[in-house]
Amino acid sequence: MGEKKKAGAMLVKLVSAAGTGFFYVVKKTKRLQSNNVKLEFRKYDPRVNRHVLFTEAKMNLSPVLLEMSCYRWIDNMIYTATHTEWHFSLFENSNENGPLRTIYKEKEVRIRPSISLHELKESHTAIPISMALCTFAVPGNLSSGVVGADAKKQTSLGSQWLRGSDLQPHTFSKNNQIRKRSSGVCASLSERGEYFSQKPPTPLLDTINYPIHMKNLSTKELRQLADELRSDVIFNVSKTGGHLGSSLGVIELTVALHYVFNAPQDRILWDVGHQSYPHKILTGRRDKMSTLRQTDGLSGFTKRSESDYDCFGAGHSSTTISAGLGMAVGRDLKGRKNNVVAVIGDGAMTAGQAYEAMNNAGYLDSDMIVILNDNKQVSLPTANLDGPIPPVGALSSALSRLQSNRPLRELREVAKGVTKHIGGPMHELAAKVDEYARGMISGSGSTLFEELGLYYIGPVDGHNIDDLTAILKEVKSTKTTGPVLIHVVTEKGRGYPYAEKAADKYHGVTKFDPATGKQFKSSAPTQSYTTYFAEALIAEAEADKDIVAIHAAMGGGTGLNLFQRRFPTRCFDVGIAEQHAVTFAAGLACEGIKPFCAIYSSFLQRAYDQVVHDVDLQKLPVRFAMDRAGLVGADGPTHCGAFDVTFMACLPNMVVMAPSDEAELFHMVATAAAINDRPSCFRYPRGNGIGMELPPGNKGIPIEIGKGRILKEGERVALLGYGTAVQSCLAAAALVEPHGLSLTVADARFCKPLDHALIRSLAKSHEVLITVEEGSIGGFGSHVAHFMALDGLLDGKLKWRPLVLPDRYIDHGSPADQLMQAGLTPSHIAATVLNILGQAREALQIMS
Ligand SMILES: Cc1ncc(C[n+]2csc(CCOP(=O)(O)OP(=O)(O)O)c2C)c(N)n1
Repeated sequence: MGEKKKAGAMLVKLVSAAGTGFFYVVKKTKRLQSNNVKLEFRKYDPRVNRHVLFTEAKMNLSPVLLEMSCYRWIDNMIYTATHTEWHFSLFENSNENGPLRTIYKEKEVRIRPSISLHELKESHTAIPISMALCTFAVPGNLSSGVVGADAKKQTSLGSQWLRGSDLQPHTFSKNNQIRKRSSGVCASLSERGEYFSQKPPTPLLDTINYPIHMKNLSTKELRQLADELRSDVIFNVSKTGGHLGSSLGVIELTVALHYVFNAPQDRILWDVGHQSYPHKILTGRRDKMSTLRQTDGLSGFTKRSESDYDCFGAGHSSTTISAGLGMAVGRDLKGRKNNVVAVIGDGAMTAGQAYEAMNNAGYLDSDMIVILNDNKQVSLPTANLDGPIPPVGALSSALSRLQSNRPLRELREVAKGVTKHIGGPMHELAAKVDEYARGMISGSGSTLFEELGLYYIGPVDGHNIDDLTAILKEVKSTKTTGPVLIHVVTEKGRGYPYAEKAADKYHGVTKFDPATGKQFKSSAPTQSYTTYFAEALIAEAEADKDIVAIHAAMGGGTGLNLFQRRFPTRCFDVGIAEQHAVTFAAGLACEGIKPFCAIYSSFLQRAYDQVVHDVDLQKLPVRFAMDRAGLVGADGPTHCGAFDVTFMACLPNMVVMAPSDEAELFHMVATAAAINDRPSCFRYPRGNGIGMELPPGNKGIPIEIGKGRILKEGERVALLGYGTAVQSCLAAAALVEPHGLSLTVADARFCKPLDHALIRSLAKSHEVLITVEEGSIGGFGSHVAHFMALDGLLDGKLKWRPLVLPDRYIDHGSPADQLMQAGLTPSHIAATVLNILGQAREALQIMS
């Protein structure tokens, strides 16, 4: 072929495998003259004081060797062997009977620590070594030729499809039956990146209601299915809103997983679950996609009670490896044989729990597959107001390094071109196994995942169904592998040009027009509490250079991207690492910095010990801004901030407060900034302010600690609200006014310390005291009751009623529906008042 002889790097590694032996991997980029080569390992023998032959293998290789990887088990090696004991040589023999020419020699072959792939032994010794040593003897342009030809073919199919020539009726059948479908394969609109406002035609997807219906599809049809699935996700989410970008990024992966594995027996876990829409569509829930995230509709995350195919519920990140490992070990204990696959994003992979789980997985060595879905988007939203932000943390740069290894990438491209032509077992075994099955990324040694004990495979193109299915099949068929991590590279928002171009990749969208990508956002007269918080903090930080802000991958969600823009060096995005965020803030506080840790109420749950042990116990002045307090609507129970008052107010040193409106929020941010001798926290809800006048220059005035206020003086009944529930109290007072009742309404402001004087006075001057809060049992009302009981205020005639969230989880739905279910609407409060005063009929009227 006229190539110049070019010597490249040779890499030889010995990898120990869980103490059962070693296998070696040889990768080289060196052109050879002949196809007869011999590998030789020599081991030092102290008895003769020299290296003696330990094992050898002869192989027949193509004359031009661009890449070779081989695996071979060397039994009986002693785990404690050191690298100095090993020599490796590669010989070439241009003439069958002629002398061997040494082409490579390596002394002191490196031995890498524990890689748990003991049963690769079985699978790979079965492969003739000459096959495992794959040769790719093609010029680089062949692969692009193949791609070009393929693309052309698909385009013509695409236009055929657009003419509607392949539109055929498709018959539905019951679950678990293979369906009849049209045999033609046609490119969908998705493939062309064109979308229209109308429902896209999805002839193939229409025949798939459960994964069983996909099993006899050809690879070409799987590609078409992926295209149709993408169009369907876009169309559905355009009608409901929801998490779009992440779902679009895993379309091919979802198809490949459900094609190769047999859910629900095989467990497929989706971390966070926000990317599970295509999974929902392929697992019997397509007809309910129009109800996504709505009252009584499908959840926006995976949910066990929704489907057998959702084997683990999610919403919070970074749980799937732990849960998957539990399932894998449980399976082993029960003597079952199913597979466990955990799909986790590179963002979710930044949380400590993922590493705890991988470390334990490496130790327990149960078979499971972790799929790292790497889309280089770690934090949310993925952009600040000035454009995209670089991913957070060392992991993302490590992953980028893995992906950007140029020589390896190029070789793989060439390999792909070849393997498309060679076909057969060579294709299956050599190409796919050798191309991907080792994480021989660079000379730098093992990957982080390998150090933790997971067998690393990748990076794999997450949008290439052929590759994905080949790799997954290979890993699936390799019995008892221990934990394997497949590094899949995807693009968030893939295939939908508007999402691809958007800085946030359409992570979360409102309803939109698929044809234009334009989202229908309602304009509100007021801003969100989140934005008010950010504005208040910016005003404080302007005045005090010690103020800094911390968030856990939620710059947009917490409003801190505004702060980041104003104070780039004083804002810290720590990745999805709430525990670290809290202790990091504690450390900052030790140094006299004034940290504001902005974390959603529900996400703070996982950092509770850090709040207790690292902050409260040491009385460190960390300020916690707890966003999304109370019911959150479409995100549902996983994101509902129900428990923060309960878990924060029981801490001895914590100041616990909640603003009743946006102006109060400004004052509480100022209050927290001023509290410098102990920790403090304040909670505020999802949603917009009520239109209160804001303090001049956004600069709040610190409130006296533990001081509530009376908003409306009345008689007989006092409503004591905590947080924005105060607004419902005021509305309830207005509702009972026509019934001749004038209620007292007070804003507690603080749950800790409580305003004892205020409570005493309300208790003594009213027949009824009702506490109202959008939080769980054990919160504000409990603190009030505890105080009143100790103070003797409950020993007389006073009637006390606590209105809290019910002692159950409230499903996703509209905020109004949720509030109704919780029994916390103004009508409910008013009805409670009337009922307790003996006016049951009026109470009923109000409720109807
Ligand atoms: C404990 C926790 N913190 C924060 C979030 C909010 N959150 C949802 S998705 C996401 C990013 C996840 O990134 P990745 O896993 O890479 O998935 P991608 O969105 O990129 O598909 C974040 C921070 C969460 N769900 N759980």
